[in-house]
Amino acid sequence: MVSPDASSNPSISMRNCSAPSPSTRRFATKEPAINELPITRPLEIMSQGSAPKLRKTSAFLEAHPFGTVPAAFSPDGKVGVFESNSIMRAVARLGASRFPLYGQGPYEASRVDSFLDASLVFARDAQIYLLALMSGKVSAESYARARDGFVAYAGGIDQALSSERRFLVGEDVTLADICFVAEMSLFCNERGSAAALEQQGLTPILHPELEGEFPRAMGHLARLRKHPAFAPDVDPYLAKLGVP
Ligand SMILES: N[C@@H](CCC(=O)N[C@@H](CS)C(=O)NCC(=O)O)C(=O)O
Repeated sequence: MVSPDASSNPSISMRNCSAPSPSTRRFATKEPAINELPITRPLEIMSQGSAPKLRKTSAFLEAHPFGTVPAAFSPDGKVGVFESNSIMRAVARLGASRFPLYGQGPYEASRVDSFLDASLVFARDAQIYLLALMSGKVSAESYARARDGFVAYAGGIDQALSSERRFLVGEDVTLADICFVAEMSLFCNERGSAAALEQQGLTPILHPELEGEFPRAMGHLARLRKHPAFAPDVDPYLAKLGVP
């Protein structure tokens, strides 16, 4: 799918731990950009007593050496693309003739990469924190790392938007905006754990004063959730989480 003739055969198949970024899909799936193509048994269900257990096959690990999901494949199943940001890049490259999601030219594309890399730094700590919240107990260290990561990320986004920019890179939506919305929306799952946090003497990282602390970053999320490219998926997702 990242081969030179990708545009003549723009497809990629996906396996996920959760739904792929809904916004990426909206930009790139009208043509056969992402199919649910069957890959030859990437995962097998093993029965261990009463609890079924997933086993990653050697074919899966050959394509995906880190064994993580989401996992994307070229149509023939031979090329594995891992890391959700890289999967987004593949989608953008495959659909480049339809919409320049990767920006205009090498400098904008590199600036998009800069935002994706910065997002991943935050995403790593955010994932550990959110999974800990789901398990009902978060360590002081995970909380502090997620809080500091959020402040650094939101601060950078706020700064990037300081000249009243409408989008993070260039004059229209790019992967940088999609990644920002996806990361922030995912982090809003913290809302469901406010009581548990308080029980541990911790205040939620997402608190009402953030709009004053990072007005442009929070405003960007509020605006993009209503943008026609995001609204059908992101707005109901955030509404379900109780984000006003
Ligand atoms: N930074 C990676 C994170 C991938 C990741 O940690 N995925 C988890 C599930 S959401 C995983 O594959 N864990 C190992 C497993 O499920 O076996 C990405 O964005 O793709």
